[in-house]
Formats: sequence, structure tokens, C-alpha cells
Amino acid sequence: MKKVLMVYVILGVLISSGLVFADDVPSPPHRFKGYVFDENNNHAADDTNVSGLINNVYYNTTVKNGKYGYPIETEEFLVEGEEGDLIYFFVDGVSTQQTAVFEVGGLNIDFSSNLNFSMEKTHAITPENDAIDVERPPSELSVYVFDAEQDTLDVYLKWRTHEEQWVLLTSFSGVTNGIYSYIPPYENDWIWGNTQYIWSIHVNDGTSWTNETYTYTTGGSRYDVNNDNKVNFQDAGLAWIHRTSEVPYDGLYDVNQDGKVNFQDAGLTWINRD
Ligand SMILES: [Ca+2]
Ligand SMILES: [Ca+2]
Ligand SMILES: [Ca+2]
Repeated sequence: MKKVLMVYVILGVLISSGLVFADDVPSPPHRFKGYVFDENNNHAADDTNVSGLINNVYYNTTVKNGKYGYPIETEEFLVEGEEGDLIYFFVDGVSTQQTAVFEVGGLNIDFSSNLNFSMEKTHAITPENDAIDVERPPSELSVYVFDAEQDTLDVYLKWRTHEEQWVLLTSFSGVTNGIYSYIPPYENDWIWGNTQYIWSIHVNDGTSWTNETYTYTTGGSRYDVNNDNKVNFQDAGLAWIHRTSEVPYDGLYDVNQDGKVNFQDAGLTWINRD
């Protein structure tokens, strides 16, 4: 009788410890590792943040020597979840548009199973966004267009004129990731000195739009209307010659930007001569 009771007790302990095991011990995490590249395809800087979002919880790690999740150089990147959950990855808070499916105890064992991320994104190349002292006109307006899924893209480049109208400069349809450019003509609109220019890119990947607006500021002086890098009597003379009474409005010579080319512009140009 005692023996039977003993068996029950042992069984009971085994069963309850089994239940405890299933309830309290989390399933093994999924380990990820890989490389992170910056927008120029170089190794991302140390301390760049990598995060995985799963079931509304973020798991974070940082980059060292262009890598994350390599235990010798940085730390293991462990994500916890349940089999089949979807993980969304971010680099410095920006979506990589890459996902992975959580596997209990999942592991990137070798190099080929690395999960690499790129910080590449659509960005102005020339002139760089917020560039100053840019030549008149710039040699080109060019943008690097990046779509993480490498979808087929329609690309539009626009410019906001001095009268604040958005004008299409050029477009490319059915293209892929790459550099897209427009060469501004050597025309009065493009040679204003010391002026902020605003331009934009619009990319459609068949599902959604990416819109970015960039600026640059030209070098020289607003009074250097003939664009020879000096403000002198020629500029004053040109402003006078192009005054409203003789030719249609031309913003280049309207140096005080009051919508008219008149003697004030010629006078200001003369007063501001080098
Ligand atoms: Ca896309
Ligand atoms: Ca000049
Ligand atoms: Ca004027």
C-alpha cells in the first residue's frame, strides 16, 4: 500500500514539474545576425540600431564593424515569440521592408543565412540636399532611387519655380533602382544667384508613392544677372534693358522680386556692385 502511494507521489511530482516546465519556461528565442550597409553601400556605422518588431514588442541591438548579432564582435540578437509570428525589422527606426517568420530556436547558422539590411533609400545625389554655393545652373539634378523589393518603378522629377508652381522636369517609367537625372538648361530660370531652389522626386512602385523634396542654394549674388560672378555695371545695364516697358517679365532681372523689372532693379544692382 505504501509502495503504491509512493508511486502516486512521484508521478504527481513528475506531472506537476512537467506542467511547470511548459508554463514558465519561454520557448527558445530566434537568433539573427547579419551585415548592415549604409546608403552608400558601405558598412553601417558602429552603434547603428537594429530592431525587430514582433507582436508589438521591439527587440534591439546595435551594429559593430558593420555587423549585428555576431557574438564575438557585438552581442547576440535574440527575438522572442511564437512559432509562425512575423518579425518586422528596422534600422535606426526606419523600416527595412524586410520580415522574417519566428522559429522556436531559430538560428542563422552560417554566412548564407545572414539577414542583411541596407539603409539605402531614395536620396538626392547632386546637388546634395541642403547644399549651398551650388553652381548656376547645377551640372545636373540627380537622385538615387531605391525600392527594397526592387519593384518596377515610375519616377518623376519636379521643380518648384520662382513663382511657386510645381513643374514636371522629366519622368522615367518602368525602371528599377538606380540614378535618375535631369540636366537644367542654361536659361534664366536656373541661374539666379544666392537663391534657394526647391525640387522633388516622386516614385511609384505600383502600390504606393515615395515623395521627397530637396533644396539647394546657388552661389554668387542675386544681382549678378549675367552670371559672370561679378556684380557690375553690366548687370545694372541688363536689368535696365530688360525693364518691363521693353520685354516681358523676366524674373532673373527682377532682383528685388516685386514682380516687375524696373529702374529699382537696375538701381539696386548698381548699389550692390562689387
Ligand atoms: Ca516597393
Ligand atoms: Ca555680372
Ligand atoms: Ca523689381
